[in-house]
This record gives sequence, structure tokens and C-alpha cells, in this order.
Amino acid sequence: MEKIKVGVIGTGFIGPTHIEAIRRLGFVEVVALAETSQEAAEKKAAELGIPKAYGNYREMLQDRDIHVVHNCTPNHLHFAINKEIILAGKHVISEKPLAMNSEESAELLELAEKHGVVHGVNFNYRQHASVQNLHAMVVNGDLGKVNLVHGSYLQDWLLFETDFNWRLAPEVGGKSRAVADIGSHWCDTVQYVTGKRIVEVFADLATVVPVRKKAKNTIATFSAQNIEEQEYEDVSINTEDYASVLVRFEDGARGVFTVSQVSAGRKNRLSFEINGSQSSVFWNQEEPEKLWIGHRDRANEILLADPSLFTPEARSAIHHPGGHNEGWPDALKNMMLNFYSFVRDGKSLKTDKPNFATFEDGHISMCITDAILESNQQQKWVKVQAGKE
Ligand code: SOE
Repeated sequence: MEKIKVGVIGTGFIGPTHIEAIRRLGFVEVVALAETSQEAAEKKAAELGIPKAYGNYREMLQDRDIHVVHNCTPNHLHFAINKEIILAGKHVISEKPLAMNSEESAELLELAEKHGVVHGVNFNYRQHASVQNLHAMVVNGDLGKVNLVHGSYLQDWLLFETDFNWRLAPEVGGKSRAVADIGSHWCDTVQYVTGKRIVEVFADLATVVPVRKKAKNTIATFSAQNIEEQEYEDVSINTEDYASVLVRFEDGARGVFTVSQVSAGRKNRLSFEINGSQSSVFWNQEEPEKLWIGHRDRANEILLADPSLFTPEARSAIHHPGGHNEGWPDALKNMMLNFYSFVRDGKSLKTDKPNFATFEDGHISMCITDAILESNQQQKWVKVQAGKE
């Protein structure tokens, strides 16, 4: 069978991780990449072993060999480029946030549905085998009624004042930073696990580091730098690096989460606990193979990820026996596997249920972010308006 051919726009931190995940599938091939100049594109294509390099993504969108395009560009380009990908008739996987606000994400969802393309958003954390298992446990009633959902998503890559990155500038990263960047993952993951939508929020946002030293040369996300060798300029920061948000779910369940990108020692710690009427569960992305299950009337358990111990629904998300740990790259591989199997099998989002986050989830996420920003500004509860208006 002919492989599904793919083009990737943007090859900073995240683009190459998509490419690696796709390469593990076998039935999909990355044939092209696009960068901001021909020189940059050729350099990256040589590094990553990709046959075609485009200095202009619009030319890549005209390449008739390409069936699917990944949008791995900075946030402010997501909306416009996603639109062009859809209008070029290609299936699309976009990085989150889907757009800069919920009006734009609503427009994208409508356009993608109208053109009948398969659309995905890279909410990769729901693809961890343990998270899939948790989802099945909730559906099977193992926890009883879900009452409380609480947790955090903590990182430290913006702790020092010399940590600077395009995500900090509202015109490039968006008017929300930590909430849109990582709060979006937390909300998507817990909504997926519980099957409940967040419908109301009360938020407190802060900028812990209000002035940063911006290096004259560009620094990529998560990259280390030699501080002595840099020249800096002072830049005032007005996007949040911290937020705590009270949330209410559609059935009245309550929750709260904290996001921070200034928490020393926490690298990529998305964690949550769910308290049900029968038992509790806790999961932490930095130790993804461990699932804590808490009981009132017997000893608590640690369930190590293993195909023979997981629910039948979650088994397809785990590829090795217990102890052969699977983590972040494997969850991303699952995202790609589910998306590309859907495309390969000729399925349609009009009639078939996807096992990956779509533009609808991306739009819901934008609506939550908008409500959080409004709540922080007005210091009151704000309802999440998640219609397609
Ligand atoms: C930076 O905070 C970042 O790369 C996010 O943009 C990703 O979505 C997250 O998965 C890891 O951290």
C-alpha cells in the first residue's frame, strides 16, 4: 500500500518530535518540510533527512503528493496557516493553541467541517496508556461518581529572568501564556478522562517575573544557554507565568488547577487527582507508568502500566510489557497512530468517532482560555461559552 505523504510546517522544538513519531508508524512518510527561508528549510531537511525543502509553506501546500500537513509554527500563525491548509484540501494536525481566541477557533472548526478534512490538535497527554486506562476506569464506574478533580502543570524553563522565548510576547505567543500553553493540556486531559466539560471558571493569574532579559540572539524552547556569552535587553512581560483556576464541571463536580512555568525542579509535571465516590486516582506525567489508586477501606495500590493489567480499552495504547517504560514520545506516537489510522481507513469525522483530539477539542480549549482571562480580569466566576458561534 502507498504510504500517506506528509508535509510539516515549522521545525523548532515540536516539529521534529512530530516527524520522529510519524516515522515509527511505518505507513506514513514525511516527504517535505517548510521553514521561514529556503536556506533554513534546506538545512533542516538535511539534518532530519527529509527529501523536499520549501522556503515558503504556500508552495508546499500546492504539492499534490502531500495528503496531510502539520502546523508546528508559533501560536500567532496557527489560525491563518490552518485555514490555508484546509482550503488547500489537506488533512491537518495543528499544534495547540488552535488559534489566538475562540472566535478564530470557531471559524476554523466550521471551515474544517465544511471541507470534510480530518482535523486533529496535538493534545498528546490524553494518549498516554495510563491516561487511556484511567478514562476506561471512569467509564466502567471503578471510581464511582467523580466528585473532585484537582492538580497542576508545573515547569521551570522560564524561572530565571534571562529565560526568554517567543512565547512571552503576546503578539506571537498570544495574550495568555501559561494557561494557553500548558493549562490547555491539563484541561483537555482531565476533560478526556472524566468525560465532563469544564463549564465555569474563577481565575487568579500572575506574572512572577515581570521584567526579563532578552538575549539578542534567538533561544529555542527548553534550550540551555551560556549566560556569560549573551548580550541582553530588558523587556517588560505582561503575559502570565502562573495561574490558579477554580473550575466547575457540567455535572456539578468541582476542581482546581495551578499552572506555572517558574517552579524550580518541575520539568514537565502535568498531574491530577480524581476523587470519586468509591475510590481515587492520581497520575503524574513525569512518572507516566505509575497509576496510584486510593481506597477508603483497603490498602491503596500502585498499578504499573502493563498490557495484561490494563483494561481492554486501554491495551492498544501500550506497546510493551510492564517495566519497559513508555513515556512522552510514545504518547505522541499514539496520537499519530490514531490520527493516521483514521485517515488510512478512509474514516470521516462526520460519521466516525476519533480517538484523538480534533479542532472541536481545540475550540473548546480556546473557550476555556478566553473564560479564564475574562475571569482574572473581572475577578468573578465566568461561564465557558463553547458554542460554535
Ligand atoms: C512548553 O511549555 C511546552 O513545549 C508546551 O508548548 C508543550 O505543549 C508541552 O507539551 C511541553 O511544554
